[in-house]
This record gives sequence, C-alpha cells and structure tokens, in this order.
Amino acid sequence: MDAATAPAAKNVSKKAEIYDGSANPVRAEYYERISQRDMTPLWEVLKYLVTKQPVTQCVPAIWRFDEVKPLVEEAGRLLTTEEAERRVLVLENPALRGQSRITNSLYAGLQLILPGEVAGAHRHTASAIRLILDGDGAYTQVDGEKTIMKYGDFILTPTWTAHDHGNESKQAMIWLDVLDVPIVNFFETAFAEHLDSAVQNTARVDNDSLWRYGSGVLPDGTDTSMIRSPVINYAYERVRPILDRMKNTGDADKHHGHRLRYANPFNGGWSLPTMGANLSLLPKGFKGESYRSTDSTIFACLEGKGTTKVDGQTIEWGPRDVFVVPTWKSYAHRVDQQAVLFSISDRPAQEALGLWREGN
Ligand code: 1HN
Repeated sequence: MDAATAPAAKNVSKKAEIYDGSANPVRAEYYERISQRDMTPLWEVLKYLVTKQPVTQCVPAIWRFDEVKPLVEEAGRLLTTEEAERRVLVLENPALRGQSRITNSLYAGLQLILPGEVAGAHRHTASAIRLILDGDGAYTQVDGEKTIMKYGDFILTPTWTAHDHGNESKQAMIWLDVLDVPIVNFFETAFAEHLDSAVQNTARVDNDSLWRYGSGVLPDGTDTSMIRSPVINYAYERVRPILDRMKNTGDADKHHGHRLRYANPFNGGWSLPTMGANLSLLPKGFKGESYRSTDSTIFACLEGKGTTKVDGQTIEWGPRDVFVVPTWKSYAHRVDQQAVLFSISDRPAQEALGLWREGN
C-alpha cells in the first residue's frame, strides 16, 4: 500500500466494524477500491443517516447551584477577567465531554464577575442569552445600551452586537450564559473581534429598549424588520407578575403549567432566531403530563423546587439549579409547592427549518 492510499484504507478499516466486510470479502474489496476515490456505499450507512426517531448522545443532567457555586467562586481567586476574557465554567453534558456543549446544539456556562471587574467589549456571530442567577447590580452593555442585571433577568446579546460586562456593585454576580456556538460552528460561520476600548461608550441606559419596545407602542420610524427582538433585558420584575396574572385567570397547561414566551415585540416571534426561551409557573401540587419535543431543552429553576421525570430517571431541582432534557425524551414536571422554571432551546431554529415536532 502506498502512502497516498493509506489514509483511505485506514478509513475503511475504521468503518469495518460497521460494514462487516469480513462477512463478504468481495464487497469488502470493492469498498476498499471506492474508498480510494473518496466514496462510500450508502447502503452500509443509511440506517445511521436516516433514523426512525431522533438519536442523541446528550443525556439528562443537572448542575446543582449549591454544589457548583463554590467552584465558580474559586475561579475568581485563580484568575482575573483580564486573563480569562470571560471567567466561565462551561456546563458540559456528561455524554459530550470535551465538546463545550450542554446539548448537541447549545453551549452553556456559569459566568462570574467580581466587584470592580470589567469583561472587555467584543462581538461575535454567536448569539448569547444570560439568565441572572446570583448577585445583584452588575451591568452589561449591548450595542451601547447599558442595563443593570438583577435576579431572574433574561438578557439578549444577539448576533454581532458589541457587548461588555462590569460589576460596580459590592457583590459577586453569577449568571447562566447560553450561546448558539455549536450551531454557528456547524455552519462554519464564526467571526469575532475585539472592540478598540474595553468598555464601549454608553449611548442608552435604564433598560431603554424595554421601555421603548416593551409597552405595546412603537416609536415612529422604528425598523420592525429585525429577525430578533430589540429588547435587551426582559427584566424579571416586569415579566414575573405576568405569570401571576396567568395563574389567576386561566388554567395551567397540562404539560407546561402557566407558561409564557420571551417574544420579539415587532412580530410576536421568538426573541432570537436560533434560541427560544420560556418562563413557566408550576402551581402548587402540579403534576405535569408527559411531554416530548425535538428541541433538547435547558431548564433553570428560579423559584421553588420540584422534580422532572425523564427517561426513567427523576431529577430533583431547586433554586438556581440548571438541568437538561435531551431531544425526544418524554418528561414530566411535578411540584408540591409553586415553582418557576425558565427554559431555553434551539426551537426557533428547528421551526425555521421545518423540523420541530412535539408529542407525548
Ligand atoms: C461570550 O462572549 C461570553 O460575552 C460568555 O459574556 C461566554 C462563550 C463562548 C463564546 C463567547 C460573554 C461565551 C462567549
């Protein structure tokens, strides 16, 4: 075998387990020859390409805040935000270790910013959301809009928007980052750049975008064609009371409880084209019926505690815990006392491609 054919042959031997060429030496020899022309027999791989049901490596998993918080805090003593750029512990799905992802399509991490620190301004094609889990009063700036972050706030950093964070408060702050990095990298569309100054100029303050676009009016001249929400911070103090209104006036959905969607106020669609988020109130004594959908979902508990049964296993969660349910695994939530669950997934991307499905 000469050097030029060696890699191809190696490839075949790697696939030998799949192809079982030993059972049919004539075919095995044929596979070897087509492999040298960078071809492979579809009939040997079709069943892996087109499956009857979604197949995933992703497994159910939970990160309990009480257990991981001290480890996140320890990173604060090990390195500065300057050294780290972003001081984050990546939440890796236990079955996807080494791939910096919590589901096949989404990245998640817990970010720490200490009093007096700045995380410098940059932008990239990946979109981010942040869900504030601990601390009060650090800020983020997104394309010139500065917003103070508080518990439960849902913050957008849409594709290519400049963003920097800083903590002028007296407390450490920890939040959950979720990014569509695996999607951007699947399409091989990643770009990134640093801004000239670490802290961008502040042009707008005080949740300006929420005030402008989150009250059922649109200022004249607003360009409403954006495929993502103009709102940067969906403040928990504005959103949370809506769940109580829903609870007081309507029935809980049998799967999701009283659930709302973080929407793009221009068109009612999802807040970002790649990632969609919900907030759900599970009323006292809620026993959810089994549900599944094709979007592997990341949950974070904001209030109360409960359990989620998924794939024969019971996940017990409490405040600030983050857990994940893989694609097409049936799950059901249960609570004794009232709880509030945030969730996020790649559902908007799946819907845009005509792929999303749900069932029981
Ligand atoms: C990023 O820009 C941030 O800006 C956090 O806070 C986590 C993970 C991957 C890529 C970019 C941030 C990130 C990230």
